[in-house]
Amino acid sequence: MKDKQIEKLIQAERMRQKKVINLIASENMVSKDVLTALGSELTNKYAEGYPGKRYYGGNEIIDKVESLAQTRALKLFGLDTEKWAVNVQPLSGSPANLAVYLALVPQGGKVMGMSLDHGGHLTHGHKVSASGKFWAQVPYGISKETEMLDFDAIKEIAVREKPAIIVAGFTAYPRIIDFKKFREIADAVGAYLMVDMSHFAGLVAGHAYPSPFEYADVVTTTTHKTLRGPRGAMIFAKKDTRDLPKLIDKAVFPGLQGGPHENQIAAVAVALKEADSGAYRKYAGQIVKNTKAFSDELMKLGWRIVSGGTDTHLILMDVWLGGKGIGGKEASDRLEKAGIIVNKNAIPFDTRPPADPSGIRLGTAEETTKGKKEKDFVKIARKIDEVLRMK
Ligand code: DSN
Repeated sequence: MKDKQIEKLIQAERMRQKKVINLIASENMVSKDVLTALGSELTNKYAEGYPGKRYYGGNEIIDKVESLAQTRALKLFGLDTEKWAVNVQPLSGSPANLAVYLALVPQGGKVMGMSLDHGGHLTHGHKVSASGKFWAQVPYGISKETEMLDFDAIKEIAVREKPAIIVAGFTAYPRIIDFKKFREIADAVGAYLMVDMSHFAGLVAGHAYPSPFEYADVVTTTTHKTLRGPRGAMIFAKKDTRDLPKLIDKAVFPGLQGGPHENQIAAVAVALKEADSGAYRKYAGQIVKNTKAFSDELMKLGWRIVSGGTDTHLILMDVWLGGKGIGGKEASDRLEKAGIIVNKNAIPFDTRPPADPSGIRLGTAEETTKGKKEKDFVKIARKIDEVLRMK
């Protein structure tokens, strides 16, 4: 590069990523091909509109790129093109979720989503996000006893509040979601069911987590977490009598965004092809095996794991232990000094503030990409234990 300052910073970040043990549950490490597509000349092109219907000329090749990404996305998740369509233009997860509400929920209407402090996402209606400013959040959560989704309570809330849309999905909930139960509740109150599979999309693609497509009207996902693509997002919409794909397309462009980032879309297409392979399915299975081994060892060492375990790529670990342990901020800082990167995270019913909560969130997707197996995660658990118990 001619710009030596930026070149040096990129190199330094590359080295940092290689050196550390990265347990951020929403991160991963992409292939060289994904980086090549992302850094290509496709970034030069404006392409407002959709394949075959663009506002600017010169989009013959861009149309092929975007159509290929769509075809690969539908194929990867085993979707019949007569029944499902996909929009690959959302710049990332938050705009993807906003586009769905813009398309399907009248302003001021109710979005029923998992509350942030029980493991949901800001864009599932939290008041500090646009999703909670233009729409009204009806929060649901988990049971205090089991620390798992409480479907009786969820149904009661839905019947009382009659939301326009129910959102199933998480950023810090380590368990399998029963999509069928969500469908039954949505049907009982006439709501759309949206599944935000951002965290577990790669596990669904790799057959290591149940697919939400049998039950959802709309499925959103980012492309850079377990799916191991570039930063980006997709919205899958069911082709039914309400013509959801058309409503979603209009909400993405011109409703919310301008020109799509076609270099990013090409990189998504590359990642989707990579995920459609036996090697990737093995990877997804290994993620879940690694997380279970990791969680079991941490529990053996005396730590409390929220919900008593995990079915996914993530663990929510109580490090505060009601005052017997240490705060989440100190835990995260100490681990970073020891070369282990995690994020501090609230645990359900947390009594401590978000800036220094009782927990940390641990994910295994990136270290599994680097080739780690169960025995390696047992070692990482022991190292975490040692660092957190240091006086
Ligand atoms: N920042 C992502 C996560 O860590 O889960 C969600 O947006």
